[in-house]
Amino acid sequence: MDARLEAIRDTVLARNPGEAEFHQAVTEVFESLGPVHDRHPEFLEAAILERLCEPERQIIFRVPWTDDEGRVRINRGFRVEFNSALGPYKGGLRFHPSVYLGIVKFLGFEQIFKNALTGMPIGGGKGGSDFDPRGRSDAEVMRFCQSFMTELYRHIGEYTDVPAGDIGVGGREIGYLFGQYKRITNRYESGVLTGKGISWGGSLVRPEATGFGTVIFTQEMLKTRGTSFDGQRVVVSGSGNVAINAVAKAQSLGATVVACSDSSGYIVDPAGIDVALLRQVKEVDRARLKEYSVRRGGVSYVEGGSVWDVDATVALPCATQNELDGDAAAKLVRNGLLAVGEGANMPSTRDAVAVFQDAGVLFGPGKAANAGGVATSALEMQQNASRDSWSFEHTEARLTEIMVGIHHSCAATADEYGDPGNYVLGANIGGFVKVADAMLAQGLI
Ligand code: NDP
Ligand code: 2IT
Repeated sequence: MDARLEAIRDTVLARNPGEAEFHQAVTEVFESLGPVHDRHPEFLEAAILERLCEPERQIIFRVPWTDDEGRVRINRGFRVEFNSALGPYKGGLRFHPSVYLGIVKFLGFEQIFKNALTGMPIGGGKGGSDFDPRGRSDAEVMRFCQSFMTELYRHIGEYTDVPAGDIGVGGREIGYLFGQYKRITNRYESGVLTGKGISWGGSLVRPEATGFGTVIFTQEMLKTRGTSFDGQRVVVSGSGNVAINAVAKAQSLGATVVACSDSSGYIVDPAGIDVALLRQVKEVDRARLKEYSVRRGGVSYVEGGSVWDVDATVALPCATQNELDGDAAAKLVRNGLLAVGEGANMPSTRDAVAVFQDAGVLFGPGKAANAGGVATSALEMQQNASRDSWSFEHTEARLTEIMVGIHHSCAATADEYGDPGNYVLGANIGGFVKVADAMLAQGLI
């Protein structure tokens, strides 16, 4: 790392103790930014990096609720409003027991650059709670969401901060959150949340957008090697919103997706995953992935273990951070891997990224490859602002255009900085320069 940047990075780490994932995300971005500061000393003079690493506002709050037995439960809620240089804070809410400030800050930090890459007018933020929705009834989830919004509502708004979904937050949760916002404020402010239901302000394609976008980005990478998804053997991790839609899109382009996972284990379906059955099991029945193997013949279920043991030509990690380490990466490379598209945020450890890049594997980092979700959220905001709703075809065409554009700009930036094919460099520099220019223009705030 450039020595000037390393000193700033060390200060950031010391100022934010115990936040390992935030440290990791900051370090990875800083490793790319040396050459930009050679060209733009004004960014150093204006302390752009120091300001970028200090969120504009951080909100931490108590979320009390009662479970179905009438017992009082207390969780912690977060919203980190990281950077508003390009637009209102924008980013998802994550409900998972592992959530703490370091997770929310890593996600919020990544979101700044991701959102800049989309070319849409959105700043970066993230939030969530250590609430565990697993095994909770709809009524419990509703009471939790209502309590969460009873504090959050005063910090968000169409022009201020626009949350959406992430792990553990999907259409059901966004519905309860929106209802409570509307009730408290007496405003039908559609643009305050994205990922809404289609009949009440949501956008077609938003549910599919992250997984579809990841595959579209990966397809663009494959094209640079004269190939495509057609005939590829694909492994996807996770079996949630992003994973399911990545499976669907990859198979629609002619790939065979032979495996996917949840936090308990993975399935191997050599004939290619039956997407309709997977949706039924995960989205309708809210069952564990193991159930898929019970209902479909010819499928093996492996309890525990790593889905990355399954050989693939394309890997799409779509579960969570640091789910793919250096050893798993080395195994995938030995097994003939051609490309990785990160549907999740920071799923590959820094060791894994190094293994992929050293082996010449096409590697699309999350902040570029999974930007289709938030980009389509911005399209939802556009539709809300104009009180309009677009067709599936039109919205999907816009998503495709945005993903192809992100691929192009990452590739062009990597070329410009003398490291062709390095999408990590391209994404980090491309996103950073847009935000840094806007921060310079807006003065010391
Ligand atoms: P979901 O809650 O729909 O699904 C999450 C999936 O990942 C589940 O299969 C879950 O398994 C698995 N998972 C979660 N935590 C772990 C863990 N600690 N270890 C192993 N598996 C785990 O979330 P999404 O699909 O929305 O999100 C997946 C990833 O994509 C996240 O990294 C998210 O930040 C990222 N992302 C999401 C976007 C969106 O629009 N939703 C946009 C851009 C990125 P289990 O059920 O067993 O917990
Ligand atoms: O990580 C992400 O980009 C998301 N969870 C989606 C955020 C959004 O505002 O749609």
